[in-house]
Amino acid sequence: MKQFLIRIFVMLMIFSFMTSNVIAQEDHEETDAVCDTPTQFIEITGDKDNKGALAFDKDTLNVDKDTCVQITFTNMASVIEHDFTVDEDADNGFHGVHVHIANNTAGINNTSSKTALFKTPAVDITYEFYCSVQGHKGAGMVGDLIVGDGSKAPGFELTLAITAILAMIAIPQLRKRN
Ligand SMILES: [Cu+2]
Repeated sequence: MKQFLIRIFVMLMIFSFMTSNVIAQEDHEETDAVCDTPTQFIEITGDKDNKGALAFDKDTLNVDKDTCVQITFTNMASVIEHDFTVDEDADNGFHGVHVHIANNTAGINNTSSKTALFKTPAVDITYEFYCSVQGHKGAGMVGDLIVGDGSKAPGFELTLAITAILAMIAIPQLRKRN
């Protein structure tokens, strides 16, 4: 009997823990107010067709450097919460972006959008944007936020230049042989 009661207690504990995690977050956006006059506007949608797809409608977003950008994030899903998240990059003075649309306000066959402003860093860089709802990033809700030329590998242009020089030397040599 005692063991039975312990089992019931443990099951209740697990159940209350699970339900506490299931409660949806309210719509919110967390971006430090680092700019207030947007000059660039981008839009992205989560679960575009409201079919439960864990996907954004875009794989890449392009923004200029050192610019105030307004992002409009739309969650078409009637029952699934989504967000648009870019992590902070303190090294380049970028504060990150987080726009969350809870499922409970989307409504069936309705849409729900939210905008946020953010200042892009002053460097060419590529950040990952993703949905931070558990499991969504792993399922494919991820993409590239390309700032400026987005240069990921600083050595790329140098490699290209060296290859071009080598080709200019090598091609005439090969021609002589023929
Ligand atoms: Cu999501």
